[in-house]
Amino acid sequence: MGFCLSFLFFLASIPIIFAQDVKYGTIVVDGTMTVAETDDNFICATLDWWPHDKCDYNQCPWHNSSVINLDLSHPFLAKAIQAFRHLRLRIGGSLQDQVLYEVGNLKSPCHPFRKMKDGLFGFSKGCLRLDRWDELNHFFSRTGAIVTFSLNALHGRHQIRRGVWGGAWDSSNAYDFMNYTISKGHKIDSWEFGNELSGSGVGASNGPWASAWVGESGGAYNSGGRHVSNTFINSFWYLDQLGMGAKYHTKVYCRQTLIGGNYGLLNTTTFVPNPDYYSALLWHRLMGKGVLPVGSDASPYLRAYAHCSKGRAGVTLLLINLSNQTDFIISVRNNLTLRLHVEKKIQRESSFMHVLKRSLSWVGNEASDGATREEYHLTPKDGYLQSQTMVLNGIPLELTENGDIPRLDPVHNNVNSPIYISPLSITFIVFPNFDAPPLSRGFGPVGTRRFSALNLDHSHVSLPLPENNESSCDDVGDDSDYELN
Ligand SMILES: *[C@@H]1O[C@H](CO)[C@@H](O)[C@H](O)[C@H]1NC(C)=O
Ligand SMILES: *[C@@H]1O[C@H](CO)[C@@H](O)[C@H](O)[C@H]1NC(C)=O
Ligand SMILES: *[C@@H]1O[C@H](CO)[C@@H](O)[C@H](O)[C@H]1NC(C)=O
Ligand SMILES: *[C@@H]1O[C@H](CO)[C@@H](O)[C@H](O)[C@H]1NC(C)=O
Ligand SMILES: *[C@@H]1O[C@H](CO)[C@@H](O)[C@H](O)[C@H]1NC(C)=O
Ligand SMILES: *[C@@H]1O[C@H](CO)[C@@H](O)[C@H](O)[C@H]1NC(C)=O
Ligand SMILES: CC(=O)N[C@H]1CO[C@H](CO)[C@@H](O)[C@@H]1O
Repeated sequence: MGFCLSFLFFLASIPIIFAQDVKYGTIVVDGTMTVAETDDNFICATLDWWPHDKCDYNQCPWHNSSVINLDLSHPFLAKAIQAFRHLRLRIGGSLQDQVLYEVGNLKSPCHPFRKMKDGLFGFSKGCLRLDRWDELNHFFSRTGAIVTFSLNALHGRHQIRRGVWGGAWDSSNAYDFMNYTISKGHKIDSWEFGNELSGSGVGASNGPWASAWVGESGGAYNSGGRHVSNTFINSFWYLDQLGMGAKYHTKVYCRQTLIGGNYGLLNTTTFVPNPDYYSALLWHRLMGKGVLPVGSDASPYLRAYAHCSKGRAGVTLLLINLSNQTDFIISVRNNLTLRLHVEKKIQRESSFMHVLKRSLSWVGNEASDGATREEYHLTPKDGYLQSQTMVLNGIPLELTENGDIPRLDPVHNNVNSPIYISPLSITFIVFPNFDAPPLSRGFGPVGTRRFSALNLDHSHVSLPLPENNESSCDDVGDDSDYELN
């Protein structure tokens, strides 16, 4: 044991050898006001209509992931949705305007989509059978999904030329379909008319949809980029989009797709969660709806977003995209604001050293003197950015033997200790109580070791401590019984 400890201390001191070029920056979060508010369920994912023979660039990445043939009995699928307690699902996509529903006096037979050379998007009209629709609704109800359904808005209209449609919309099929749905007691949260093709002309009228909403965003057109959209590196983009979207008044952000294409949150064939799935889940569990202003002169490579915490008092920070060669060491101050103090440039170490140092920095440190914060550090497996496995606090996120979503446990650190963040990683930090009493100058044991190892001047780290003030995050809303894990 003694040997172990001194070995760890030895490792901790190694970065000194590489240290160079210290520079400081500050991130300030103002807890006294919100700049925007999202819907309670900001995270959303889509189910699409693309059939298995939708192909781009010589690959056909949809398999059986369409609304019509997705395997709803797959245990991973239900568990992945249930982990959110309530996940918003949007059913739609390019083909939605060509969908007919097997209700009322539908005059044509109910066939699924077929390839058709001169069809819109290369496919014929397709039909949703009512028994399938019932089955889908039982699935939604069983998994707690909150569903938005995009109705066909071109039925009865004809194409005059590319992208321009004439004639009146025949709404009878959509109408009968809604009536059927309601009469069966199926709970659809909202109906949407028309996708990007028919524009916003028909328009949604209420719910979060009346306001800004990113309907379909997968990160790459035409089914997503293989080796990118389904790997860790995509989470830099995805979480940054979520952060930006929330800040600029987006109420709900729908990720194309939950499953299907190369950009699914779940792998289309194995149903195993991709890294972005865990990014979405952590956001959903941690980030509340109040968006707080963040000021940063830390580094252009450090993107910072702050929200009120979800279902509890306090503030949660999302920090992403550190440069590929800077280690950030951050300390926290609170004016009712946090001051995150940065940084220390460290020459790139060998990947072996890197892994050791990462595991080391995540050794949890239960504070003996008061409040702790929660930290969720996300990195790719083996440091490989295109890994399909995300690592949380040093532990690869893999389904349990029963196919359950693994626990997403934070490490706890004393709120007074500095935060260590590795290059090219993503971190959620939950400050349990934004109105924490003025912070003392000392650091916790881990922090002390790090800071002395890196030889930082403490006088630059501790800032004057302004008065406490009211936090705009005190109201934790209806979600106060929200449980993690
Ligand atoms: C889709 O599912 C059917 C059975 O329902 C199966 O025969 C077929 O091979 C599957 N296709 C793909 C592309 O997975
Ligand atoms: C709505 O559906 C119910 C049950 O299927 C049916 O009895 C009723 O006539 C329908 N209403 C309209 C206006 O179509
Ligand atoms: C699904 O997972 C398998 C096995 O890891 C992988 O080969 C495949 O590329 C993945 N598919 C997608 C669309 O991510
Ligand atoms: C992340 O940093 C790289 C350079 O290291 C930059 O090209 C990229 O735009 C940054 N991405 C985000 C989301 O900030
Ligand atoms: C960091 O990124 C820059 C620009 O993307 C690249 O030129 C450089 O080689 C990278 N450095 C390391 C150590 O990976
Ligand atoms: C909080 O700060 C504002 C502006 O600085 C001030 O007007 C207000 O009185 C303060 N509230 C409390 C409770 O100190
Ligand atoms: C109460 C208080 O001092 N609030 C300040 C905290 O910091 C932000 C950003 O610098 C200021 O805008 C607030 O006025």
